[in-house]
Amino acid sequence: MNATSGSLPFPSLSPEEAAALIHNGQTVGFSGFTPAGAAKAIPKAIAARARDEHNAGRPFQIGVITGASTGASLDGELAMADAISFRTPYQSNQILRKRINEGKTRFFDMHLSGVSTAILNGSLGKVDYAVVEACDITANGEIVLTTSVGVSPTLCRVADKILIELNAYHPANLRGMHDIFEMPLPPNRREIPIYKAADRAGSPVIKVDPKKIAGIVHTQLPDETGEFVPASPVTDEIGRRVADFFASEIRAGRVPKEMLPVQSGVGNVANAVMAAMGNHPEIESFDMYSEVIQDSVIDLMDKGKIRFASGVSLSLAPSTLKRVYGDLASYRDRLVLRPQDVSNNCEVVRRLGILAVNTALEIDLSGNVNSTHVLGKDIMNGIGGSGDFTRNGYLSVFVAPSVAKGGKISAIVPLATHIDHNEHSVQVVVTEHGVADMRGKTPHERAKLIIENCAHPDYRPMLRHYCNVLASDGHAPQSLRDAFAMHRHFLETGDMRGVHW
Ligand code: 0RQ
Repeated sequence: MNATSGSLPFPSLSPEEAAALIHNGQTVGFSGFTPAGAAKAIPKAIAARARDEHNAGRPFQIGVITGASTGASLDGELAMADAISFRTPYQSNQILRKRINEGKTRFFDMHLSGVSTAILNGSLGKVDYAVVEACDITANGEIVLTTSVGVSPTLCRVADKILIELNAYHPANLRGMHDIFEMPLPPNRREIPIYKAADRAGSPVIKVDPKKIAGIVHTQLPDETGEFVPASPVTDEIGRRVADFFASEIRAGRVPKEMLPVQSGVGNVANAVMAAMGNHPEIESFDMYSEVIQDSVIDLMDKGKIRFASGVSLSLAPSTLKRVYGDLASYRDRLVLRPQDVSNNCEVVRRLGILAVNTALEIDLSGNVNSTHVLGKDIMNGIGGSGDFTRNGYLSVFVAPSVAKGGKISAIVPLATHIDHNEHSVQVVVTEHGVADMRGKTPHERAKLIIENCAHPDYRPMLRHYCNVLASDGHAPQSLRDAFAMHRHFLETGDMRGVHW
């Protein structure tokens, strides 16, 4: 018996009734990895409840754990209502980001591959409720997720109680799209039997004790993903250079002609990189072994360029998701959604030999990358899975436009103000101006490559001066006195250009 064919032995609740079960100080784990598959109705009702409680002079905040970022109804509503006591592991909501940077909401950033283990071993504290979006559920406790997996299997395993948002927007025959492979804690952990992107190691459903299901909220709500933003000349150029670089690796025999699986980050640069790889005549076809499956992946599948895509979420514009649902039987054979501790697992990433492409905010002359903190201080989104793939990838590439804020900020700086990915993991840097392949290069050689190939021409003279005059001695280009002069100049004048060393 499933949700579409008959009544279920679980209470049917309104969002408000579900929210009323959750108490101040509890920790709630929500489904969601990007807005895809994120809980919507219940977090919105929890936010309304928090506002009511605050208006009545009572405290109301919950700890919030998710797979990664979520949608406006979750992070946005809860942040606006001041209903979050702590949040982990990754967010991209403007309101929440502001509160975090103002010191009003506690946030700690984690590698996405490590979240399930931290939940399981209890280091994030007790999880009281799991709130999970599903497209189907059976009376014996089989949950079919919607457009993402994230950490939902682990949340369902450890939470005292589970609330389901049964979302009729998604077809129940999504069953078969997910591969739920759960890992116990060490020392009982074994190898993950995934040898190619298309391998399946687990179950199509999350199996839970039906007694843990506290109720079902029926919804019919689309994912709160935006429509696709068209590529710009800068992102197109970055994409073209990344694709050319991989083609040159194939020519050199370092990457096989049938290609290695590709991981690509989120956002417009990532979309442009995928599109350029799809158009490259020397790259015949390839698999994706990634986290976020964006629109460009579906476009390339339709063209036969992408053979198979493994990810954690289908983060598609509503029109693209409709296309997938229109021919689900065919796409289900070419797509799989996994828990993030499997998709991002170092064992699998190393075994498959992933070509990892992620985005930087700033890159320093040694090749260290900052993906998360503006001026070393304010969080943008979080490290996400970029560290998992960068550290273990067969080839680790970072992309960024050479400048931000109309040229006032250089992405290439003497020393990054925060380091997420260090010089030992970052192999290749690509901007719209060129490629710095740093493999086999000393720190000073790397610095020269990054300046001459990747920095914006406006910034090359000052970076050369730093490198050749101020930081020319020692093994690495480092001058403690001058390393942050460009950043200090930006803070003083609003522009990094014209720095006086
Ligand atoms: O801000 O729009 O206000 O101008 O940062 O920059 O160039 O639009 O790039 O959207 O691809 O995001 C690193 C944040 C890039 C993202 C980051 C400003 C810039 C703009 C965004 P405005 P762009 P994107 C797997 C992979 C970490 C996680 C990750 C990210 C805004 O890619 O979060 O890789 N990555 N996950 O103007 C100040 C600088 C700046 C700067 C750019 N140096 N200083 N502001 N900006 N450089 C997916 C998951 O893990 C889920």
